[in-house]
Amino acid sequence: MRESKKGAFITFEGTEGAGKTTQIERIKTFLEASGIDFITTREPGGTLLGEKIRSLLLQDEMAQMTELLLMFAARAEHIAKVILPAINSGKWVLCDRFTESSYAYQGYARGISLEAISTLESLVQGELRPDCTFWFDIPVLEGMKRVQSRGDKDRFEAENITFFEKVSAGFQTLAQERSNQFYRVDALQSKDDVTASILLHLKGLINRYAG
Ligand code: Z5A
Repeated sequence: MRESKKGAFITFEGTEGAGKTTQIERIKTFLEASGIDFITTREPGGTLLGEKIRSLLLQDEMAQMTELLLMFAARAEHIAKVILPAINSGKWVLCDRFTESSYAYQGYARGISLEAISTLESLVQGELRPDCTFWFDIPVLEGMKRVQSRGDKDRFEAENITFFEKVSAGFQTLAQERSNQFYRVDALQSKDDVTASILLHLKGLINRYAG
């Protein structure tokens, strides 16, 4: 049981174009009105060094293991400098992607062993795990359609549909394995319906962590 003075750690996961960023913006308004002290952040990134690593990850060619280790290097910095200080001071942390993306992208899609990722998860995070992961479940093609008008594609966006189907199946498996942590959101719904679905669950979290 966690101490009530600590903030909750909420993450948002899904394939591209699922609507995470859109909904995090909307949730901010609700949390402000509810008197919850919070920060929003993202991975890879969230710190000065992490954002530099993000640029490398999105643009530069690299070996798969390098990609995984850079994700966790950025995460180590993020946890030490941003996430833990916020949680320990009672703030909620809303994070756009976290380690579950490493399992889905580097593990299930690239094929790096899940055991290796699990070892890094323990090493870098200790006991830190998200209190809740909102999983934006959307057919891969629908998400891709939403973002197809964007300009130059980054290294991940340039992957093919088979890759993203593996990512999506990875999230599906993780949602089953971490069923106490994952909350599935039907991301095909309208923006307003997605927001309503998230807020319903968020109200329960507020009662649990801030009540
Ligand atoms: N990555 C990794 O491999 N391993 C890791 O450990 C981590 C990350 C942490 C970072 O990408 C990349 O890093 C990511 C995985 C990898 N690559 N991919 N793909 P990112 O954070 O820059 O990319 P993203 O998370 O995929 O962002 P995104 O494509 O923008 O998706 P989104 O944030 O979920 O969607 P959005 O920006 O809110 O919405 C996209 C569009 O859809 C926009 O025009 C909205 O207005 C529209 N939208 C949103 N919701 C709806 C609904 N409900 N209906 C209709 N239209 C909607």
